[in-house]
Parts: sequence; structure tokens; C-alpha cells
Amino acid sequence: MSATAPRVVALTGGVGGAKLGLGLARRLPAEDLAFVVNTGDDFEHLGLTICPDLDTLLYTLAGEADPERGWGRRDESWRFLETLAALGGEHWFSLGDRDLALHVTRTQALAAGRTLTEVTAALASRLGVGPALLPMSDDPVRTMVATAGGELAFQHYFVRERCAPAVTGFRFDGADRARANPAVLAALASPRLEAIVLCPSNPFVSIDPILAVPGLRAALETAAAPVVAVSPLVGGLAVKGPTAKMMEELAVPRTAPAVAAHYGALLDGLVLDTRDEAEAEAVRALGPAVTVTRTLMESLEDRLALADAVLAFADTLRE
Ligand code: FO1
Repeated sequence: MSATAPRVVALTGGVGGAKLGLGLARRLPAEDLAFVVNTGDDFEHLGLTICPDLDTLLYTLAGEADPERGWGRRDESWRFLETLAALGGEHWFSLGDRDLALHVTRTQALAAGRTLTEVTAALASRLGVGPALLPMSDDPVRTMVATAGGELAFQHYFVRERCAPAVTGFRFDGADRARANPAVLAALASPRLEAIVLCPSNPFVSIDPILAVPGLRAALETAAAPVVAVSPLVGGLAVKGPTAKMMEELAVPRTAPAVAAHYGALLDGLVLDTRDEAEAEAVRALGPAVTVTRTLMESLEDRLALADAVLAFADTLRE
């Protein structure tokens, strides 16, 4: 694993975060970059420990992610899932044959006493991924989604119910007992640190679980480097996923100032999409500096350009 003294630390979860992660990984030497990854989406399913956000980042950085879905492996086949369905098994969560091999390997290694950090590092090494992929904690934290119809485990809400139930809040089960990953704390305390990036991931269910781990928000606030977030909204809508729908249901305005207010004092800078330029002054009035650029990441060039813009913006905030 790369050293825990990176120049850039990026917090991420989900497909949007992994896209920027790829841009950063292509722009920085592996030892200069570490990711802090949400594990609130993790769950135990069919006897396996599934870590979707770690895997989405791992596959993306390895060039192995399915280009259409953004999650799971490319060139996938589905014989296992088809057979599971035919046997009357629980098949609402799509596990491809190639992906399955990773879940089995991880579950076995965890059962043998390895930590999630160790298992992830071993998998990353096998897939040729250089930057450190650090789970926010080695202890289980599980995002629970409160809805009018009751509380749902995150993947039940997200995949089984297709994000249909209106959300009323979130709970990060186990967060109060979880220990922050020591490698994350070391990375954030590094005097070499130049930028902390909050990727354009869902603030409620990708970034907030990380901030809920005791000590992590404080470590981000006291780190020497500026904290720069990329707004997950483009023109008041989320590029992918339920961020905008959640904001609507939680009666939070679908605007960049609302994103800035959500992160509060943590934030030194916010990157806005050009379509949201009109909101820049309102964000600045709340405290953070603002830069405006194209945040939509359709091509590899978009990912690289956004990575460049984020790193250049962080540089200006250090000066
Ligand atoms: N997302 C879906 O919408 N449907 C699925 O069946 C599904 C399966 C799946 C399997 C492995 C994996 O790593 C991710 C998977 N995802 C699936 C994505 C995952 O639910 C989400 O990306 C995150 O949890 C939200 O960030």
C-alpha cells in the first residue's frame, strides 16, 4: 500500500466520486493520492460481505468498471444470478459472475481475521491499483434510510426499492462505536497534505457516513490542507442517483448554497458547474471560496479537466 503521507486525500462513495477519483489518479503519482471510502453502503448478502463503494472505485481505477452502469465489472456474465433466480434465491441485487469472485475472496479473508483495510489493499494490488483505498473504518457502519413506511437498510432502499420511498432522514448504525481507520487519520495529519477533496458524491449517504465516524470530521477540520468539495448538482439536478430527490424530500433547496450549508464550517471551497454560476455569490456569502467549471464528467477528458480544476483551486486556497 502507498504511504499514509499523500499530498491529496479524496473522500468518495458511488459512481460520481469514482469518476473524479479516476481523474485524480491519472494526474497524481500513486503515493501522492489516498481515498477515504464510504462503507455505509456495505452489507451482508448471501453470506458475503459486499462493499459497493470500495468496489466501484477499485474497478474504476483498474479500468475494470462496467462503462454503462458505472458499478460492477466490465465484460460481466450473469450465470450465477440467473441460476440463483431459478432456484428461488434472493436475486434483487445483481452480482455478476466476475464480481462474485471478489466478494468471495474478501469474505474469506475477513473471516480469516484480516481487516477490511488489509483486504482492500491486497485486492487493489492484485488489480494493479496504486493509490491507497482506505475504508473510513474497519468496523461495520451501516446506513439506514428512514422513510414514511419505516426504516430500510441502504441497499434495500437503493436497489430493491429503487429509491422510490420518500426519505425522512438517515442513521449510520454502528458509527458511534466505529474507530476511524488509523491510516486515514495519519493521512489527514500529514504535513505533506495539500488538498482534501470531497468528490461529487451524495452528501447524505456517501460523505455524511464518513463524517459520522468519530474523529474524522475533526481530523478534516484541523488538517493543514484546504477542504474543497465538488457540488453534486448540475443545474439543480443530480447527474446520477437520488441526491436531488432526497433534497426535495428533505425540504432542502436543490441549490449550491444548500450544498455549502450542508457541509458547513468544514468547507474552504466549493466547485460549481457552469450552469450554477448564478449561485456563486450566495455560496461565497456563506464562507467558502468558489470556482466555476464544467463538472459533468462524460469523457475521460472531462474527468482529467475537473481533477486539474480542483487541484488548481485548492492551490489558490493554500496561498
Ligand atoms: N446498483 C443497482 O442499482 N442495482 C444492483 O443490482 C447493483 C448491484 C451491485 C453489485 C455490486 C456493486 O459493487 C454495486 C452494485 N450496485 C447496484 C451499485 C450500488 O448499489 C451503488 O453504487 C452504491 O451502493 C451507491 O453508491
